[in-house]
Amino acid sequence: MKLYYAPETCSLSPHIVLRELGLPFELVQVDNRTKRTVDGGDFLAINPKGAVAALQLDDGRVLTEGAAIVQYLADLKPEAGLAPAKDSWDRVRLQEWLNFISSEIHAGFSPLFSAELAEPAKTVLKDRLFRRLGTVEAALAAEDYLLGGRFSVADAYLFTVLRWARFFAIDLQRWPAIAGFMARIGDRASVRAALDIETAAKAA
Ligand SMILES: N[C@@H](CCC(=O)N[C@@H](CS)C(=O)NCC(=O)O)C(=O)O
Repeated sequence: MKLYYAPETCSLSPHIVLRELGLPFELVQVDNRTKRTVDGGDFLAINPKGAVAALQLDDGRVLTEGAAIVQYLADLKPEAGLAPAKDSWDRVRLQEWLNFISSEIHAGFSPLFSAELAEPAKTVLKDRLFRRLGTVEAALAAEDYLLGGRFSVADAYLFTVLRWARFFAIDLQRWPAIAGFMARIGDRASVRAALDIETAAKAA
């Protein structure tokens, strides 16, 4: 399998999941501005949407959309317990979180990266995002992980998008349970390994 990724982006989530599962994979770095891979390939030929993450299977099929990719990966090794069993109620809960992270938090941060958007608009968007973080804070005040007592792919995705807070001077200490969650997830071996590799790739 090949994971097309770019450092500091949402592709960190499937990168973490691949390491949690101990599956063999190759990382292919993408320059999101030029849409070329580091070895000069055309990323748009892999994913015409032009966005990471993209997962290419050994038979050539390509899967995009982070929430779909992490579920696909978790189901390759169900015994690792990164996603509840298919068709279970807990699986629907996982999908509920993945969708919330994608549409409310990931998509809540995305416009803040825009240089064209005026500051007052960003303030409105941040207020909305903070309300969503209130929902997450309430969940994590009750349990260590989004699905309760066990790490899942939703935690990898949440950790990934919340790391962007530092780009916008959003201090996560304002939400103590979220701050504790970030420390807990950031301490996992898979996360430290993924971040070390992505940091080195960014600096190169
Ligand atoms: N809906 C996609 C969004 C992916 C996405 O936003 N990717 C960003 C990085 S976090 C990207 O590659 N953006 C480059 C672009 O849109 O040109 C998903 O959830 O996977």
